[in-house]
Amino acid sequence: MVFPSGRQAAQIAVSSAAALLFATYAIHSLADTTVLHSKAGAHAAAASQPAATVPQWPIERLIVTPHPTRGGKLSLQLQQNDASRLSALANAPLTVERKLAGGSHLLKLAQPITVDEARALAAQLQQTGEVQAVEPDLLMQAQSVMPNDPGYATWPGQWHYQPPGGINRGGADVPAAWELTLGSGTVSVAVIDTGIRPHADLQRLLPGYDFISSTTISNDGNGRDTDATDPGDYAAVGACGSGSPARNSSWHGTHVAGTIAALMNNGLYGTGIAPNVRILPVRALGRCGGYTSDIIDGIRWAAGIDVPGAPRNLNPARVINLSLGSAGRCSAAFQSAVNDAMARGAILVAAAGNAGANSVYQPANCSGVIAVTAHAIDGDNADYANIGAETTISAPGGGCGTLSMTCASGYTTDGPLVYSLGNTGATRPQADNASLKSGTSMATPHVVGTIALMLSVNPSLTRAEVTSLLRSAARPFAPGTTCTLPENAGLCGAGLLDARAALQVVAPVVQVTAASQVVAPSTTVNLSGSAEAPMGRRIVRYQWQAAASNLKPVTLLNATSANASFVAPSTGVYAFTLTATDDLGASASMGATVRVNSVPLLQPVATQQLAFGGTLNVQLHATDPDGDPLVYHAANLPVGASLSPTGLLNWRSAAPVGGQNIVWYASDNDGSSLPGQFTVQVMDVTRSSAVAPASSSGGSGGGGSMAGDLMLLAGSVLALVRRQRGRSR
Ligand SMILES: [Ca+2]
Ligand SMILES: [Ca+2]
Ligand SMILES: [Ca+2]
Ligand SMILES: [Ca+2]
Repeated sequence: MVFPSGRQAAQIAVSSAAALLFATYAIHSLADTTVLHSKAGAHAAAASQPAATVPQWPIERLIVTPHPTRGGKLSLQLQQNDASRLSALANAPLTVERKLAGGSHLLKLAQPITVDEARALAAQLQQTGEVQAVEPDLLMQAQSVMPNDPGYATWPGQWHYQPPGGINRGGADVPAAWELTLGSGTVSVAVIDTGIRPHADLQRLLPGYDFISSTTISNDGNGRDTDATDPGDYAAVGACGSGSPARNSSWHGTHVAGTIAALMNNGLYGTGIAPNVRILPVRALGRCGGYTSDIIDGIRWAAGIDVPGAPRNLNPARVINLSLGSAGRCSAAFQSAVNDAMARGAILVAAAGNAGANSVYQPANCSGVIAVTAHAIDGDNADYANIGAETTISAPGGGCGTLSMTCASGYTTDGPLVYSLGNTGATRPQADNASLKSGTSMATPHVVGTIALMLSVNPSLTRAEVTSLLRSAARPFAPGTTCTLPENAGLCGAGLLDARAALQVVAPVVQVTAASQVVAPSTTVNLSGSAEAPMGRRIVRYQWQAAASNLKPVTLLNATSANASFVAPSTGVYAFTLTATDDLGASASMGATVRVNSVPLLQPVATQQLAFGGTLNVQLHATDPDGDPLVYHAANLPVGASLSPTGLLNWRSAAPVGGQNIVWYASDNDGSSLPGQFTVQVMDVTRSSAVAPASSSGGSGGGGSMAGDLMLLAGSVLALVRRQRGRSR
């Protein structure tokens, strides 16, 4: 690589003892460390967020699947005359909008109706036996994970997690991965670094260890101990070798750990990539850096290998973050420790280094280690980032692109940095904060967090499989950036980290056909789903499982197939999960809920009589077997009459003289009762003669009079639906 002048200035001074290893952050990452907001401010921002509301969209279409085997009824290729027939059956005008792939048709309603009404209409058409399936064309919402953490979204926020788009070509594409997993609490991720600050946004910590032997470096007053808390790594001028500059404390380990596992949706700071995994803090870097001897003990201990003098690590790490390094080939001591840790199943991920050089630092260049270079927001390799043949992948590290000079175009001094956790203390620790840093140190935990998500979905993945999947899921470097220059071929790794794609090749994708159903008691309920295995693999197992929290146990038939069934109990909401597992042992799940609902029952109402011009008050009564709240409504009311939602029918100044049929319903959450009807007789008191009453019947339905039908013609589509539904039973 050819560097513009001054680019190498990003390298930290490493003039002192070669045995010292330095955290690989660019000098400007320290200078750019910025206090973003206090904890109190973060709380206030979260508390002021309004609650989300979900609008109910009207239903304009039905998806209808003709019955393939019942000859003589609707044709497979649904024609307009079939639509007319369905219209007649539904008592609602339906027109064919278009044919859908898979044999279904989209039928348009003459006017929009509510979801409940559409479900009632669908049920009515289903009952005719003319169609195989019919359902409302519901408006689905993207079930994307949108963390409420204030530092996440406010531009530039955690741009380094976002999907690529616009000027952000470098984001790690994490949110879609969160739809599959936020990480498993059983995955232990070691951060071998400066230790960790207790931080409100970093809670899932495992018992760690402080491996720093030298009291000069440790800055905590002693040698090795069981407290991996970071006391600060500040240094005075000359403290780290002749002429070394003064340094403030970096809180480097806290920043790295925050990228992996800062808490999500707690209204504080940002979020980690794998917020539900656990961090194993291993302290090996302090003032001036850290010795190889301490770091390799930390690597072995993190992997579960006993280290003399330290308690056994009961939570061996599956992934080890090494945001540290120094120039030179991988030493024998490092390779030996790496080999031992890999033999225990650990996956080691290390920073390539910040010298802006064509050589990968150790331990990133050790055999078997995933070596991470860094890119800026525009996807160009960062000016400070090392590249070389050992590089595995590139991840967002912030700062300036080498060729693109992101910082020169649109940013006054620098491209946006990586947002994570920190501390306000310049030397000794003070208060929690968020901070911005750049470096291959910041890129590395993006890869580690992604691997933690992959292992959460499939704990049996090996290091070789993880490496291969990460590489195959990487996005290609954009043309015109550093890594597509011919002279850099093979030096930047497989491409840009893409967590979404990495998780997609790890986990099967499970679909449940009806994620929420409403059924009647004692009916056979079908739970059906399907799953697609990642490329080259196959689904070997399906499992339907009822939630332990269900009101009562149900017996699932064919629970180990994609399509199970059970008989609905009398009432309640029942949750189920379909889990599909592929031949690599990766599994994914999707839930379904079934609500058992009984329709409301109406109490018959006797014929009512009143004088012309008089006032009628009738309280209608209905009960719901499962106790749902009821709303009363009527399909036809005489002019001047009203029916309250609680069932009080009021008619003042009743007119004209004669018999009026009133058709009424009670609705619970999921549908309406069968129609009830009664007659109101308005008497002409001056003539003292009554018109003969029309038929009067209650909750079990029954035929309506001609007068009732005429009134229904003037009613809404809904009224037609309800009317017809009552008749068809
Ligand atoms: Ca100590
Ligand atoms: Ca300590
Ligand atoms: Ca948070
Ligand atoms: Ca009910």
